[in-house]
Amino acid sequence: MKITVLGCGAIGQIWLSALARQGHDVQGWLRVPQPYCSANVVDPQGNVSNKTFIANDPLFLAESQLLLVTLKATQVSPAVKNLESVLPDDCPILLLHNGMGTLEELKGMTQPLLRGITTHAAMRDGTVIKHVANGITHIGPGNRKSALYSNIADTLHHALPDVAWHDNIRAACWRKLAVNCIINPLTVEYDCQNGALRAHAAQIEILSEEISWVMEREGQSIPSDNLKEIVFDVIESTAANTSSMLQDVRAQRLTEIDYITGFLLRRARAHGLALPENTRLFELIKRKELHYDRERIGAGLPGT
Ligand code: KPL
Repeated sequence: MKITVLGCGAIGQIWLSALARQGHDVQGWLRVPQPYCSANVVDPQGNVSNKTFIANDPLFLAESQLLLVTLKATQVSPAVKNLESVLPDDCPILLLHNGMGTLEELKGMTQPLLRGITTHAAMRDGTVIKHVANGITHIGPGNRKSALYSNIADTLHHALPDVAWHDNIRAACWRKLAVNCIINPLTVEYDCQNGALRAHAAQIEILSEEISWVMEREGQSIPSDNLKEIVFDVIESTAANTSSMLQDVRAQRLTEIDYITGFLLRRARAHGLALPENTRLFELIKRKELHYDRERIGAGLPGT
């Protein structure tokens, strides 16, 4: 299959090398155009794979049978809209990112949209991508045109298992959103790895309760105790992780807060609900982002 991977960060590089290993014809697509991109990945067993791929080839893009988008939520819409006119009309676009709200931004797209979330854990270490832990990628239809593309789950599963198809992917997205609304900003507040959140059970309980109110109104009902259990399971299974949001804050990059807690608060507002603790965390992260520049100047770091 001919596949373009848009976004060549940690998750993008893992997919590029896994798909190429499976015999697919792949190219990378970088927001700052380059003729080549490399995937330098150490898998969870310690095996190293270092490959170079062609990148930003419009002819390849025009023949692609899948566009796999591994950008952060904040970058997805402008980057995807930019490729719309070159991509074949029937080329499915799979959005793989934390948070929600991009499907709404891409509502008018010609191509079929698929939505996915993944629990594969990967991080950049210098020029190397460490695929820290295998996980599951859940995918499903993101618009009406994409319901017939469940075969893509099979193709992707053979390259980087596990991949599961869900007719109702929104339910899986909401559960992942709930986990990210709790773990990501709290790790920033306490500047800690995920495991250290075990000490903040009371705060997690309040956040779970607020989120469960919104999920109920959204038709995704889940008792707040179950939500809390899911969050504690993730805290245990990712105890040694530095959350993506804390990595962003430490590197003074824009976080995905607008698509995580921001999306939750927008839905809460639509239902007339107030979520004080989630609002406080949202504002805390926004304040951190606002102060990046000053900290950069203070630390003598170059601007973005
Ligand atoms: O998805 C994550 C993230 O860091 O963004 C969690 C589940 C919190 C794991 O670190």
